[in-house]
Amino acid sequence: MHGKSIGEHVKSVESFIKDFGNERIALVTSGGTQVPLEKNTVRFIDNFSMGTRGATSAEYLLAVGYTVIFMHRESSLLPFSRHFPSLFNMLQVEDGKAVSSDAKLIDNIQKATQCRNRILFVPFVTLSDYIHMLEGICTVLKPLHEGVLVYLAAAVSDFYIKHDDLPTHKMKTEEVSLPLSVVPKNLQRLVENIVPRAFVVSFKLETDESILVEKARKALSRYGHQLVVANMLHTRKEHVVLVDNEKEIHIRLSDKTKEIEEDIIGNIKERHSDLIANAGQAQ
Ligand code: PAZ
Repeated sequence: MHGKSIGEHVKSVESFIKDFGNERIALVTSGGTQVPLEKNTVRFIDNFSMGTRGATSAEYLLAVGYTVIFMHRESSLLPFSRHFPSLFNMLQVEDGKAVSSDAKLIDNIQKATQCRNRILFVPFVTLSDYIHMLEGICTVLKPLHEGVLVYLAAAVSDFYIKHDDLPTHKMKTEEVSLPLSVVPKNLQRLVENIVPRAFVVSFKLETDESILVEKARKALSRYGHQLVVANMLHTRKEHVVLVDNEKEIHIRLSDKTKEIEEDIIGNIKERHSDLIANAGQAQ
């Protein structure tokens, strides 16, 4: 991993939450994972995710009062700056300073500045970084019990090549071999042992609508968490299904000037409030 090690990132989460009281905290995962094809990596397997869902959701979580740990794929989209893919073209030079009078840009810079102390950015690149970092951060969050929302929007690879099966050097075209193994599912361990009192939301992406809800239900019974947000690749910005143990709720975007994440977060915040209230009554 470039820059900080996973241990250092986890330590930064520890100091970020050090003086935490009763605030709600959301751990958001976002973006795709890279799966190396060589030990000295030249090539890798990746996926389509740019982190729009994660970055957008983080903005709405901040807006409804959460503190956010934003665990994101390096160079994927970030809250607030995501609205400006070509920032360079929006600036002019006046008196030796780069300036802009774009109202949307100003608004987003102000929002980002106001939230600065309530969001921590934690970058990852590879599948292995992702797995270890998620476990490390959840371990640090464990003592916050029901105050924690785990929101797993990242598109995590289902396949990888075991370290022992990786060629050391750049794979030669005449020796191409991809001995893929299935990534062991760690969500059950996370839910049962690491953050058993948190509200955990996983995401399920499919391209065949006929299996979407069934797959979400399977995930719920396999991992024992609270909610799956199920979505289809091509309609994910307009339609999601929130699947819990009892029912399914469809969220459809009717107003194209809005973003579906606003409704997703509104709904999840209520469910999280119920979990916190029920835990309070049980004590
Ligand atoms: O990053 P993005 O906004 O382009 O896509 C979001 C998403 C489809 C990756 C997310 O909504 C999701 O479904 N994540 C889980 C994918 C899965 O592992 O099934």
